[in-house]
Amino acid sequence: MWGVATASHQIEGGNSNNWSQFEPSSKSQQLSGEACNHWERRSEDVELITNLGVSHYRFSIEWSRLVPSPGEWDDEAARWYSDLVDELLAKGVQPMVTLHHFTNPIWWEERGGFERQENIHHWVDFCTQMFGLLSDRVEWWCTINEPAVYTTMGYVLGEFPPGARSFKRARTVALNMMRAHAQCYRALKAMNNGARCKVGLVKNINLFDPYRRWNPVHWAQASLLDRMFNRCWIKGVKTGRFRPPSGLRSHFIEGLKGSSDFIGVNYYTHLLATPFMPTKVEIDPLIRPWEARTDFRYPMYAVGLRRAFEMVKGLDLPIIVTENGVADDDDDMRPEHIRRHLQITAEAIADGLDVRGFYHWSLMDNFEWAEGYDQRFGLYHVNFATQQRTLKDSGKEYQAIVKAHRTPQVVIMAGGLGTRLGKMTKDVPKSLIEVSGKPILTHILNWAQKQGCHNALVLTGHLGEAFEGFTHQGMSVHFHKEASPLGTGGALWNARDLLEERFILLWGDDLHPIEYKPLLERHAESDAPLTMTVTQHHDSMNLHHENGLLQTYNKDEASSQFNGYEAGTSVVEKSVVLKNRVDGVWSWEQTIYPALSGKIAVYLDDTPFWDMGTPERLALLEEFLEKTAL
Ligand code: IFM
Repeated sequence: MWGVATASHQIEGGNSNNWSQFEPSSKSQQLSGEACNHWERRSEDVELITNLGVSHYRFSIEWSRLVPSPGEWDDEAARWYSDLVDELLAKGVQPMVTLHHFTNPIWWEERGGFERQENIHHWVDFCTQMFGLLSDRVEWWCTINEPAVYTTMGYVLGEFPPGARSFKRARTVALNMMRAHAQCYRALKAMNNGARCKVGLVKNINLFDPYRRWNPVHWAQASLLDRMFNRCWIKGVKTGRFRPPSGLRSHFIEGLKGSSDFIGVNYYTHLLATPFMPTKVEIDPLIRPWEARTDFRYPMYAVGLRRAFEMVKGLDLPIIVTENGVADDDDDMRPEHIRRHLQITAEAIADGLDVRGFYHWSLMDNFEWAEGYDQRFGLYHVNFATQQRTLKDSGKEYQAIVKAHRTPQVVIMAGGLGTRLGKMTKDVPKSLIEVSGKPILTHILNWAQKQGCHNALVLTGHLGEAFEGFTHQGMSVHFHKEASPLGTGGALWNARDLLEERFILLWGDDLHPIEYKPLLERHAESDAPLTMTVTQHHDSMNLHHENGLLQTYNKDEASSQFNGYEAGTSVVEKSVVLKNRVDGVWSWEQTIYPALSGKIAVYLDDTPFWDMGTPERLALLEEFLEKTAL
């Protein structure tokens, strides 16, 4: 997942909650007020997200809007979030929802918020209502964002509402947040779509290191803070027993053990520990002499992200970087910050850590809690007087990296008719024939989506009308039609303006459930203009490959030299299409494969592919789909 993240109160504007109440007495005394006026500018902001090319967007739902007073439910607000989800999906962006991101309705805060265990069910009710409304379209759900930050800032450092400074109260809040997370997780998983959706906790990992490496007191302090801020929470999810920070004993929490399908990691920095650390955020933290301070005064420390991954690794869960970013007003540190943290993430993945995604914090400059508008974290600059958004250089950098690395577009050749399918169809494109209750095209798109693709271009030949009304949940699907049949090559040339620089070419009548990642890796390392998947297990052969390269291809005449069969999923550089500048009818396989023989990389994979050109083969595919949950 390549993503960007925001939170409701920081961008929406016009909220009335515990934070808006607290703001006049906060450190900066700045009011969130209109914030980014996102509530009024939703569609414009969805465009900003789309423009970055990201595949995922993490946002939070403002509980105080949905339940402004006890027992009330604001349908209009619910619809607003539902429409946001639809707008994102229509653009091929997958939503990730956070159910609690620091803010509470005033009525709930007045009843004691997380200080009272009997309040938890109100929040869980809200969560289940939202899940009921959105889980048919939203797969990724975060229960609570950064419970340790909420607890520490609100109840120890006094910088977040309610501005308390009490370890005792902090302990109670921490315990109840863990209970709330566990209850929420169990409630959502028991609902319709619960098994399919992924629900997880988002943990801010703040690393603590000894200020003087030779000083045992500093080591002890760092270790204590690490346990209080990080490890007790992670251990809680792992074991089901939670010892709240500064607590003397651990508590068993019903449903806590294993209560996450993924672990969200928010990572920003490390702090250097001495017994005399600043307890107020406005005092500069200690840093190493070679480190660069961010605007927030804590240092940029990218390798810490790897340490954060190692810390949560023991949970044996997929890891998602649900936030990483930097406060940097003049945007001169952010490009480097992005590069370093992505480098660390890439290395971790290469070393086998199960990191599934990276969400940059934040999409745009916004209301940074106690700091007000003074800390700018956005990829887009926001002029808060005019609400104008401008992509920063760092935003351009992220955009370029995402573009170069996200799973490419799939291009599906869907123009062929089912002429050999007998009475079933003569004028229906094969890709629209139903197998196991859905058009084969839907199965193909579902698989591509599972492999991380979010954009599909479907080349409908001259049969475009037949596809009218076809939609897909979660993929942005674009149909392209020809005036008259152009053949496979002609169709690609005809759609050249819609092709991404690199795309995955699929055949609309083949279901080929292979893993795209190793195929894309093979393509990247081969440096070939085209990488073709080849199976060596097929009843006939149509090509000869040697040393990883395609040497000969002939789909009409077999040869005893042949040792493979084109299985149907290729990675193609757009330049291949552009070089063969021929208008009219031509065949992709018969033109490009011979022209590039000796240069096409071969990726060997024997996963069966299911073509359904004849009634017999269609029946086999039906049987396969009945048996296999793709
Ligand atoms: O802005 C915050 C966000 O709300 C939670 N994580 C840290 C960010 C930057 O401080």
